[in-house]
Amino acid sequence: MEQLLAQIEQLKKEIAESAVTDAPSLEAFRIRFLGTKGIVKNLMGEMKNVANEKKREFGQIMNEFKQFAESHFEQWKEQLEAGSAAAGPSIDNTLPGDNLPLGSRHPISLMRNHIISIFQRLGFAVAEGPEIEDDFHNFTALNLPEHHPARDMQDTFYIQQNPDWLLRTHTSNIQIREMEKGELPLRIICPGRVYRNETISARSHCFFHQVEGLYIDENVSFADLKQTLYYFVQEMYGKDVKVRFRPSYFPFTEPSAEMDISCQICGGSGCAICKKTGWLEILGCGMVHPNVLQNCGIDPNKYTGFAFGMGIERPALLKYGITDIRLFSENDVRFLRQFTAAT
Ligand code: 2U9
Repeated sequence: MEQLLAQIEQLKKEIAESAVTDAPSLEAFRIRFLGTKGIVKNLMGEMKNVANEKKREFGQIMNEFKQFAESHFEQWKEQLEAGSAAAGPSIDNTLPGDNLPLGSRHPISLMRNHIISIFQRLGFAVAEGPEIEDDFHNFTALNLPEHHPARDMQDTFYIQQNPDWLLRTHTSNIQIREMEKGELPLRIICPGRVYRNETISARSHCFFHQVEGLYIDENVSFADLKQTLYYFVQEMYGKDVKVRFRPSYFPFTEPSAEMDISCQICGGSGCAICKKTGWLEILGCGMVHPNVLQNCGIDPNKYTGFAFGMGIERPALLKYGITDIRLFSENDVRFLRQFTAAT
């Protein structure tokens, strides 16, 4: 009996000093002390070896010990349940995740990024500028003085008159602003939205998007222009593409040209898209006019440069087989959803 009491005291001490902080330890405690083959049951079994006059006392001590073990078990169980409730419901990591609605790039952005990436490989840096511009940076600096007839072709929207603030008609204002900084050589590609005061139809809109380019350094020649643009169209349309340059006129370049590529629809044999000519006009270009260099404080006797400009809408229409330019700006998700590329 004395030995049994000492053992029970020792076990009570062990229980009082233990800390059960997780479900597996709690279950281990239950099995060890309160299970069908546990310590409490075993000690109860010792009753038969206890002297008759001591049985009553031993029974009381065993009941106390059993309650002691059970109350600790209940207390730890409650603590664990409260802890897991505070941590929120348990998570099933094997369930499939929620579908997040992902957007896609706008076709104009896809086309713009593609064009930019090709010129970046040739060392052109991207430059940007304001859409609301003054008369000098949009017209005068580009050799388009007031009353010049070429201004009629680029009628725009005026925010304010005298002094004039207007929506830019091309991204050339960016090049003017970059040239004014006076850091040469300059090799930039200038994407952006531009505006024209035109009637809206399936083929034209009062705003569209351009990418223009400019390269100024000593000894830049028309041969550099041709080779750069030839590289561009080969990267864009494939190595088999043919090009031709037709003489043209722009006030800001001299000489000026327009570049055609062999029709990508019929391969050059003539179809409705190329109006049976076999050629598609894709960009305008030329050597920067000496007046433009001078207007930006660059010495035209020391530096020369070439420039080019292209619209983004037209090649995007062609690439994706779209027939109405207005779809680009309606923001109808049924249209936009069809362009899934991520770049
Ligand atoms: C500076 C000097 C020269 C940019 C150029 C064109 C020719 C051209 C049109 C293509 C289709 C505009 O979008 S479009 O309607 N652009 O034909 N653009 S040369 O010349 C510059 C630009 C900046 C300082």
